[in-house]
Amino acid sequence: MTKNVHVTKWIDEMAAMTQPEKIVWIDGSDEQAEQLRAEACSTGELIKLNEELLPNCYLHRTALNDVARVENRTFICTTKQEDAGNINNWMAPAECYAKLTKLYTGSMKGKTMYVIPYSMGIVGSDFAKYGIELTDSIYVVLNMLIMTRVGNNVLEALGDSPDFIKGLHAKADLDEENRYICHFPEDNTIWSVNSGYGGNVLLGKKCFALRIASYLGRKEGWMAEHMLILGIEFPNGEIKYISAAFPSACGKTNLAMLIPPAVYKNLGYKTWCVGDDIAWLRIGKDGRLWAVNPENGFFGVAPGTNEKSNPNALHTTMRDTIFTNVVHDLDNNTVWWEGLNNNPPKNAIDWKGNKWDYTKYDKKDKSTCGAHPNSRFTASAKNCPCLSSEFNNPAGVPISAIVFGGRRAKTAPLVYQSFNWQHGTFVGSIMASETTAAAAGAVGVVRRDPMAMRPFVGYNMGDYFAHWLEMGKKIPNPPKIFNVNWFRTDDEGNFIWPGFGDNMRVLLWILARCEDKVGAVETAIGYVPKAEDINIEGLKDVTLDTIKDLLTVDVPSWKEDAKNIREFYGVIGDHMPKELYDELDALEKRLG
Ligand code: GTP
Ligand code: SPV
Ligand code: MN
Repeated sequence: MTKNVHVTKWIDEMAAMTQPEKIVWIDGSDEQAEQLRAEACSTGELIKLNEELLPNCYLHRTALNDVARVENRTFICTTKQEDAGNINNWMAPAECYAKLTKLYTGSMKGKTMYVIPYSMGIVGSDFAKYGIELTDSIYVVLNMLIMTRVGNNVLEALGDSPDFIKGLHAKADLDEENRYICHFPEDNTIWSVNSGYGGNVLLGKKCFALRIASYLGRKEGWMAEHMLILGIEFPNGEIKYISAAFPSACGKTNLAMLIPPAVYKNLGYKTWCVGDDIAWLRIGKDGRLWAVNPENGFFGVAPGTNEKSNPNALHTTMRDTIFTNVVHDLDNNTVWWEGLNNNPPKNAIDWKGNKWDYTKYDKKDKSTCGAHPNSRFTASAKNCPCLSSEFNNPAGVPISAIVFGGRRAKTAPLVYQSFNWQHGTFVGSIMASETTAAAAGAVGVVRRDPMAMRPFVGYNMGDYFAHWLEMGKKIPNPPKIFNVNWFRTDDEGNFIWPGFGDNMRVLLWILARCEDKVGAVETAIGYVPKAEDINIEGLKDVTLDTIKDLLTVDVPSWKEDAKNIREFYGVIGDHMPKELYDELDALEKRLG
C-alpha cells in the first residue's frame, strides 16, 4: 500500500504486539465500505435500517458501560508532568507505554487489524494533517470513513514523510477498569484501549484534531479549538463567519445548522454550516483569522434533534448515517429518540437492546429513556442541506467574531462583548457550564470549562491561555470576542430564551457590533446590548422586559463567581499568565 518505511515499520511493531490474524488496508472505496457494512451486519455489530426510509443507514449499540468520553481515563503523557499541567491527567510516557502494552498484547488474536489512512482537512492542502488509525473495530472504520477523508490519496500525499499521527485502537475486553485514552504529543502518538465509543476511539476527532493539534498549534503558531463555524448571509449576498465554542452537548451542532426565523428568512437572510465541532484557526495573509473544519462529517447528539429544533441536522441523517444507542422501531425498521416527535414507537428495542415500553417513559427519569442521552448520529457533511460552499475551500473562511458560551442557569447574560482580545481571552478562560451526558460522570454540575476545551487541551492550561494571548498580539485584524448563554432559567427552571433558530437574533447583534453598526451598554463584565437592539419581532412569549431580564448583570453572583475563578486559576497553577490575573483584578474592581 505504501513504501513509507515510517508507516510500515510502525505497523509491523503494532501488529507484533496486538497479533491480529490479518491486516486490511482501508482504501476509501465504496466497494470496500459496502463489504465491511455487510460483514458488520452479519455479526450483529450493525443493524441495517429500512432502505426506503433511511437509505444506507445503520444502527449500532455500544456496550452498556461504554457510552461517553471518559475524562478520568484520558491522559496526556509528556516527559515532564508540568507540560501536561494540573487540569489534565498525566502519566509518564514510559510507564504508560508499558502499562498499555500489557493490555494490547495479543488483543487482536483471531481478529482483523484495519489500517485507516486519513486526513484532517483537505488532502494536499496547507492546513491538512495526516493520521493513520489501526483498529480492530469495523464500527470505527465505518465512522472514520464518514468523519474524515480516508483513502489511498492520503498515503500519496504523505509520501515518505514521517509526519503523521500514529493512532492505535483496540477494543480488547471493553473492560472499564482498564480503559485508557492516552496521548503522547511528543511522539505524535495516540493509544486507546478497551472502549468502542466515538470520542474515545475515532482518533481523528478529539484525540488528534484537538488534543494533539492544540499541542502542535502552540508549537507552530495556530489554534485548534472546540468550535463550530457558521456563515451568515445578508440579503445583499455578503457572508460573515462566526466561530463559537460551547462545551459538549451545549448547542454547537444546533447553532451551526440554524435556520433563520421568519422575520429574517423573509428578508433574504441565509445561514451556512462550515463545521459543528472543531475549528483549526490560522492567521491569513490579509491579517485576519481564518478557520477550517478539519472533519468531513458530524458526530451529533440525537436526543432533542427534531423537525423544529434542527431540521438541517435531521435531514442530514436521512441517508448514509450510523446511529448509535438510539431506539430501534421494529415496525418500520427505523430509529427514534426522545425529542424526535411525540410518537414513540410501540414495538421497539431500547439502546440497551431490551424491549422498550414507551408507556413507562418518564421525562424526568433518564433510566426510562429509550435512547441514551448521549446517543449520536454519524452523518456525512455532504448530505447537510445548509453546507457552506466554502466547506471544501482549503483556505477556510475569515472569522469576524468568536463566541463563547455555556449552560448557566443564572450568572451569564444572554450576550456580552469583551473589551478587547486580552479581555476576550479572559472571558473564554472563565467559561463555566453544567456538565452533560457527553462525558461519563455526574450531569448538571457547574464546572469551569475554559474555551470549552477543558477535556481537550493537549498541554498545560496556563500555557494554552498564554498561547491565546500570544495569538492576539500576532493577528493584525482579530475577530471580536463575545459570550452568550441560551440557558438562563426562570424560578421554575424553564429556559427563558427560546434558543435554536432564534439565536440568530443575538448573532446579528454580534455582527453589527463587529462593524460598529450598533451601540451597547458598558457594564462591569463587558458590553451588553441595549434591550431594544435585540430584535423580538415574531417571538411569542418574549417581551422587551424579558430581554432586559436576560441581559441583567447580577453583581452579587458575579462577585461570588470571581472568587471561584481565582480558585480555579490557582488550580491551573504557576503557568497562569499574569495578564489574566490582571483582568480578574480589574473585573473585581469594576464589580466594586
Ligand atoms: P458535542 O457534539 O457534544 O460537542 O455537542 P454540541 O455542542 O454540538 O451540542 P448540540 O448542538 O448537539 O446540543 C445538544 C443539546 O443542547 C441538545 O439537548 C439540544 O436540544 C440543546 N440545545 C441546543 N441549542 C439550544 C438552545 O439554543 N436552547 C436550548 N434551550 N437548548 C439547546
Ligand atoms: C463531545 O463530547 O464534545 C463530542 C462527542 O463532540 S465526542 O466525539 O465523543 O467527543
Ligand atoms: Mn464536541
